[in-house]
Amino acid sequence: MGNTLLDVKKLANYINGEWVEGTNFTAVTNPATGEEVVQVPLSEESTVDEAVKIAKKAQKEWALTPAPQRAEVLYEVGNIMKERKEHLAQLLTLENGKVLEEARGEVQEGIDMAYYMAGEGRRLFGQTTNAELKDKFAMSVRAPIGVVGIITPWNFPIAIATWKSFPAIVAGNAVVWKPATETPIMAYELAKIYEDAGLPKGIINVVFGSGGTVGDAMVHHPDIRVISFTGSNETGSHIAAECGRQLKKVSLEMGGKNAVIVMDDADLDLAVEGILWSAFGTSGQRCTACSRVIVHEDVKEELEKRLQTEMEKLSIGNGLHDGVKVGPIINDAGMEKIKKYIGIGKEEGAKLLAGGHVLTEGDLANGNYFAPTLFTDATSEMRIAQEEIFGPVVSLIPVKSFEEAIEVNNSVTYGLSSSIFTKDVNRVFKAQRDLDTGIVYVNAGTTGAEIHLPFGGTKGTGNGHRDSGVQALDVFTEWKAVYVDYSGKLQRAQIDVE
Ligand code: UN1
Repeated sequence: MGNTLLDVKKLANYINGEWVEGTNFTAVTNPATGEEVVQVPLSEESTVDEAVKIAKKAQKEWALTPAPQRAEVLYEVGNIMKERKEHLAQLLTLENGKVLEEARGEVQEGIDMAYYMAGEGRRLFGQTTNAELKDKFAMSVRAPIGVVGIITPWNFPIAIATWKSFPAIVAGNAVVWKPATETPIMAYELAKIYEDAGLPKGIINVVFGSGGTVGDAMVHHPDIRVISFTGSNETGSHIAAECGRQLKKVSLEMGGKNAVIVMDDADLDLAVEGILWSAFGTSGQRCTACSRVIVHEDVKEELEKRLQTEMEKLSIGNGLHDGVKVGPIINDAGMEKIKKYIGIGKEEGAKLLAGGHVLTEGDLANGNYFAPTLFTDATSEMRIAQEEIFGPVVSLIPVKSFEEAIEVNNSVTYGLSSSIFTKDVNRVFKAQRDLDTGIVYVNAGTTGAEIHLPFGGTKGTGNGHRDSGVQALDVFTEWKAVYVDYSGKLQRAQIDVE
């Protein structure tokens, strides 16, 4: 396969609308085959400095460009993404491994985001209110912040970049972006799309490299006023601590330990479909992936049986091949982590019903493939039921009641997504109220958030901010209170009130 889909062998940073060559490189490999796809630069701190300097200058004029005009660029970005959808999806599968159908879905998520955020160019609503004093006007407006830093993960390399860069840009900011080194091609392609759409030079700048060098340089840079990060809990806490010291605004999205609850009255066929899709789609490598099934004891055996039967039918392999439903794991570190948790689950006494091993038959030996895995008789205290595994591993936890199901769901330190399968309308409304997660699904799995709703979660998942939805604008704007006194005299608030 190689990189026939790609027009370069080595990627370059994108600064001030120019492709700036790097000096040190690392290889990006296709997780499905182990073949090298492209070389990506490992940049130095000085490249971040250069990008920030350019962005700072460019942002001043961009902020003065009327928002509806800024939005025109995003409409064009959406149009170009639509034209290139198939090409982008194939490249995405090549670098990330997700199956082509899901890659197409991810590109679509970016297209949706482009048109949605372009619409914000004609809204970006502020608020007017009444002043305390006569002949005085009061309003709150959104103001751009300046240069913003975005740090994006490998598991949704284009969608998450659109969730962050589109609202930042429509709101009048300039962006310095560090994409994950595992998946730089989507960043290269998106930078080209921005350029072809007519985004002025310097508004988006891509700096490839490691978190330890490029990421840290961004976090430390005094002219980067916001950091928006999606990735691991460990990196997120490090970023939060650094930003805290500098009083820098930071938005974090850091994964989950998402559960599907299956009640005794659930449509079991539907529940099985929902579990399979959200646990094994993307090989479980989504922040929203289902990795726990909290099942009512009366339907536990039946659910186990049906899950096992359906799991046997999942076809695993290269995501570019027809009919494949489960692709590879991103890299060796990902594989090691999954293997470690299989060992932990067994030691903890959970019962392994399916999978639990690496797949090496035939062509699979060249890539990173892990068999979809099902544990049962897990308890909420076990590490496999508490910690994020980021792979195709799901643990069944039996419960006796609806109340216990809610309690078990909420017993983890994460709070991204949850789901319940039930036909009881009272349980539906109680569940949406009591499930302590940022996203709740009823009669659907835990994945599949839509871009016009807020994306993020409670507790260890984040720090109160949201990606996508209109709420994303709160990350990339400051609220400014504006008072206009047209009385012609000095009116003192709180004092000259009759
Ligand atoms: C992620 O895994 O970080 O809701 C993003 C979903 C997708 C986005 C996942 N729309 O599963």
